[in-house]
Amino acid sequence: MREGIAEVAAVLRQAGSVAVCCHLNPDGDAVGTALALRLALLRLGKRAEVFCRDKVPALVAMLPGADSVRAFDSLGETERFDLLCPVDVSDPSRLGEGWFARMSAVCADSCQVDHHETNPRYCRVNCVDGDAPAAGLILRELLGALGVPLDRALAGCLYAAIATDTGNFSYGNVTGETFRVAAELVEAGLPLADMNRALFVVQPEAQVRLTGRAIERMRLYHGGEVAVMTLSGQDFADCGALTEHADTVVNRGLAVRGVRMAALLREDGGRVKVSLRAVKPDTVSGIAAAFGGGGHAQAAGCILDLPLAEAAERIAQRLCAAVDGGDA
Ligand SMILES: [Mn+2]
Repeated sequence: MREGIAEVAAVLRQAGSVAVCCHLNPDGDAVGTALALRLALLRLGKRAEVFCRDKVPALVAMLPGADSVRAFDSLGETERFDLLCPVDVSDPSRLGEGWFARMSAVCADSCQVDHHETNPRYCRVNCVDGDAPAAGLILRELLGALGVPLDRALAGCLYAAIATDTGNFSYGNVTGETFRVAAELVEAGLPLADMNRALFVVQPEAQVRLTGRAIERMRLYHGGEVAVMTLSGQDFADCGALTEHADTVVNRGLAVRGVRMAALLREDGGRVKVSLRAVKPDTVSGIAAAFGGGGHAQAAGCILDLPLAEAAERIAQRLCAAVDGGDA
């Protein structure tokens, strides 16, 4: 059993009410894991609410309970919980400015489930496994410890979590456990083909057009080993796209043969959000950290307070240097 599973299960079992929290701009793993935990807690007869600063993305809006996710600012004056439980939240700041402190003040205790190695173990009870390809995989083990059997609804949530964070079971972090859990989910009634079409095929028109923009703007550096794409606020407006529509666009950079590292820079509220990807054995987490960000070895991100073109130059230089001589 993973370190911390039994301890997290124990505090969850004791709690009568739990505030499950997702990171801002939540992805499939965050929402799927949070909703699976919510279902499990409801099944155990507890009060469970999922909170997130931002809206659930359309990608996972079909999951059971997605419409019950609350904004933090819906928190009532006198609302209290026995337990705060962030899932897939690498750092308290990832809940959104000030929200970890605010939620901690209304929750008697705290525990978390996460899979980012950089996680500073900010809760009282922590289950953090940096080797787990998705928080959803840790949650599946936690359900076992809680004695909650899988069913179709739980399987859908966990599949969305695991399949999205593993690039549909394609990344190097996928293990035998990943497939064993996937097999359990299929056996529990998961509608596999429908889920895969919803998660990996269908996109809003705006997202398809935004991807086209980014590809058009792609510049290659360092003899074609580094790809940098930019999306301006105008690009988003032209395509009618939202920030979440750019989430997987960075991977298009790695689609170019010969590219070892890719970056997508997008204007977002006066700042530039940078997504970085690398092909193993290259890493980008050190570059993200050098700019005050973080993430995984081959998938990381940071935010720059620079004009878009200048930010792109800085990132391109850094990636070229990394291709020459290693990360950071
Ligand atoms: Mn995750």
